[in-house]
Amino acid sequence: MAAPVGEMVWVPVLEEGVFRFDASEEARSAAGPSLSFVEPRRREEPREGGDRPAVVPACEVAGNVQKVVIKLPSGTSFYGTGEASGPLERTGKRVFTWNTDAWGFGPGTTSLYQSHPWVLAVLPDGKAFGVLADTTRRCEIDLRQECTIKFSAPSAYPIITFGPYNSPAEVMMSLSHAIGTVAMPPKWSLGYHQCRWSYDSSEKVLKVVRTFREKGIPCDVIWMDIDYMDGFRCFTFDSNRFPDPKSMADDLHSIGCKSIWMLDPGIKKEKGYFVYESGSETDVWIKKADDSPFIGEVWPGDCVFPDFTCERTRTWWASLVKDFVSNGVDGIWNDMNEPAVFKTTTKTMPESNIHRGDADIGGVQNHSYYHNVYGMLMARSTYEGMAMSNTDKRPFVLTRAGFIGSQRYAATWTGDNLSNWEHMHMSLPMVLQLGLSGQPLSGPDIGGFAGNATPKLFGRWMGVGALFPFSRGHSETGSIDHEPWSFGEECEEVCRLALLRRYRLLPHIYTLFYLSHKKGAPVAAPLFFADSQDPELRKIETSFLLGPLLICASTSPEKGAHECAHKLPKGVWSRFDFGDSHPDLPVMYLQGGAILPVGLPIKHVGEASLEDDLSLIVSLDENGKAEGVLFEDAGDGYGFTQENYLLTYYVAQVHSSVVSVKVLKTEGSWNRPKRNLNISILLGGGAMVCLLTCFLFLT
Ligand code: NBV
Repeated sequence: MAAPVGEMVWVPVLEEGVFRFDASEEARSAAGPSLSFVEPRRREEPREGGDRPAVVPACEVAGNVQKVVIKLPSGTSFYGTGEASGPLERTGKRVFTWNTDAWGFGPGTTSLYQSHPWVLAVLPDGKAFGVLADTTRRCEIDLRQECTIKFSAPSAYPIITFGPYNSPAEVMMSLSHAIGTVAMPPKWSLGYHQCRWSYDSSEKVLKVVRTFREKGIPCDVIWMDIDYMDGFRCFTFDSNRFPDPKSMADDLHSIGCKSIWMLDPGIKKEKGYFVYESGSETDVWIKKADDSPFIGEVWPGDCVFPDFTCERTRTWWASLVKDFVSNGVDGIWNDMNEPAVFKTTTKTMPESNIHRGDADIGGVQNHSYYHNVYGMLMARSTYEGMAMSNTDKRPFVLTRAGFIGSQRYAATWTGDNLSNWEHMHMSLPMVLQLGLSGQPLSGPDIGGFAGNATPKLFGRWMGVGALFPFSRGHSETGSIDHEPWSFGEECEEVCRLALLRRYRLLPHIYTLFYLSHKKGAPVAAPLFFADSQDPELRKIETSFLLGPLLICASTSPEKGAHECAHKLPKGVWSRFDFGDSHPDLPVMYLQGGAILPVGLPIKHVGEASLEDDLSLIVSLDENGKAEGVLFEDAGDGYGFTQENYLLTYYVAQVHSSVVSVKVLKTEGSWNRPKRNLNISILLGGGAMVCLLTCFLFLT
């Protein structure tokens, strides 16, 4: 029997402008605990406040299914819906949140590896509004009808609305007060990462990294895919091909390179294998309805799967991770954690499997309840193990599966894409969409995972990929080599230029991550963030903003970025480059009113020193003013939470044809390093003046 469509009951929660809606008072008590909220109790506690919701969703309960409808004014544009392929603007699209191993996905695939039951709506007047359907279950997000958001999922679940606020950035910041912000990444993880399925011996790994160094192409990290393991057994190393991982890691560290190693959830069911034995003793496996451990096939053959919904299991896994890290491991890659299971039509385990979840996250439930959070809980446990192994280092975890809130534990990538122009194009809206869903640290497999890139495609993808928040090249086993030098000299030079550009921009990118970690704004944002009132910006997906830095790419094989007409938001936008302009690199503009901090073209993060020359690129606004910010700290560890950092706000101003640049204010206890400071003033039309004599008042 369907209950009549009615307005949902509401309470104010969290902060001004945020409301929780439920189908009824009974539905409110029946809803499971939040797994998205960083502090789940804050979803349960009504706050004081006289504000009332501007939009009240309507709801209908039909059998076990709760359907929610939110109508917004004509001219509203939709974003979010998490990791989604297809266009940036989501009107006309439908997504089903159901974490899926989606090898070779296309623009119409409706379920990818992660679940974000979340929609960001930009209203006709440029204000913005966010809606979270706070359910872990499979949820249909239907945006096929213009200006209408529909959610549909089994059992009672709350809807949380954010705003309307004045801008989309404010909605994202408010969302972060609910779901948390990105964990502060170690600075090295913002360098370039080179991956391959698989660099399958220590010699090969070292050879690849040495080639980067010999060729002067920047790189900070090399990745070990599944073949480093002994017969795909997690927490083991193949004794022939990786006989001494610690000494390989030492060799890598000596040339400034970190290593990241894969850990999958499928644990080989094999007597005598220490992980299987200790897991069985600790009783950590997901069970079938008949109470026996579920067995599914993955890489090692028959496998059991840790039940990460129990703290007992997470602690067991974390201590394995802690021991594993002592082999010189710098970061961990969680793959296949949807979880993916071979030889099944559903690509995953039966929904009837049983998780013995802790009471505070929902208690004992079948797999359909926890499926979408399995990957996030695995990443959490991996993160906790890394944190235990060294309290002076920031853990780095990359997870394929995730849920809204998983940025607290892990970065992500957009999964098994294809080496073609359509996927290269799609990688831009996918990264932006993840940012608009609370996950700022993401990137695609640059060059494409499956199939063979061409020199043109590879170079072009590297050109833009070097400017994504997470920048990693990766490719499937059996494909041709996909290193920056694998496609001939011309492409190699494009890759070198692209990556040197990223490394020059690292002071700025690192500052953006600090601000994102503190405040919750995306690192890479769509162009409409510069002016959410301009409807013409709302569908643009080949340009994006890194703060005030505008990146305009071309995803068309025939045209370089410099040949495309790029729509600019209103105001002053000054074009510039580092003397590195190339048809395969994006065109860059700096917003009038901004100061961009730029470092040296180093080859890995460890090469930089605080005393290195720093450049400030200044783009004055119509009133001859500009401001910028730079965050500096040790690049790793938690000193920055104890004031051990320097946050500098610079301002520039023209007075009778003289530009003065000064420090407006600073935060943190660090002293200003003694270093050369170069100031460049952008004059428009691509011209730049490097000022040797300018007035500096740097306190
Ligand atoms: O571990 C092998 C691959 C990995 O390279 C890729 O990045 C993951 O998305 N993995 C999937 C399993 C095999 C997929 C065909």
